[in-house]
Amino acid sequence: MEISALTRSVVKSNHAVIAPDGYINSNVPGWTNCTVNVIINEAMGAKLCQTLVTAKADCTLVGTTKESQIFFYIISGGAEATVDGKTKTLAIGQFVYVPIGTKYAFSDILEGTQILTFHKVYEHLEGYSAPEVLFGDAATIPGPSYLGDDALRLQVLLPDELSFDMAVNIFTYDSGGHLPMVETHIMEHGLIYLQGQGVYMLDHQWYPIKKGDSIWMAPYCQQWFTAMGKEPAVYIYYKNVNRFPTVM
Ligand code: UGY
Ligand code: MN
Repeated sequence: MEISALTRSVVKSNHAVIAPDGYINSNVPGWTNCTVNVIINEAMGAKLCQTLVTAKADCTLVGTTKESQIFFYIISGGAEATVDGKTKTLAIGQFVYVPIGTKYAFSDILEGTQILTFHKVYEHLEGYSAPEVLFGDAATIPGPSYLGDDALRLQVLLPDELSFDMAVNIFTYDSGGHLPMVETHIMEHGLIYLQGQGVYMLDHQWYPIKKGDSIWMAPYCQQWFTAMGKEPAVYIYYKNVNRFPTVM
């Protein structure tokens, strides 16, 4: 018998593991006929927001970004996206980056479609304009080996340019592959597993993780992962980048 008092989810001051079993839906103005799970946001202590939208029949997502840019990624299903007057049909693995102050509308969303969003308040950089709308497809983005280890592949979905203050990457680990060291860094992460399973170490605590789980890592939350099981483990993650590290 399953015991409903058990979960793998944890929420700590410098990290969280959110498994789908604890989801409670939110209503987001402009996002209709869907369930929205706000997985990470500032109420946790984070400086990003990560949501998962699951479409019902006749779902539409309509809005205008303000100070926050939004990255939309199709995890499953498909939709039509119109951003700043440009329309594209998005299938699994395709995405659109919506800059600040920009109108967006998703329509013709197949029932059951899952859309991941990452939101970040944009930090202007003197001498650079804010990025423009960007449509992309993970399937066309190369995945070179990470730090010389062929068991790890890293795809960088957004341009490596100073105008961007956020990165979104897809990290693929063959079974048995692992991060080459315990990372200790200022950048924050939000992520969701697209495939597979493994064990994550966060702040010296060990968590079994699988497809559908999300993780928040605050700055300096120590992190390490190894993949296990019969297929590669894959997660898509957010990282803040390219800005001056201190107000001092
Ligand atoms: O980009 C990163 O910091 C990445 N290697 N971190 C991670 O996957 N936890
Ligand atoms: Mn990291």
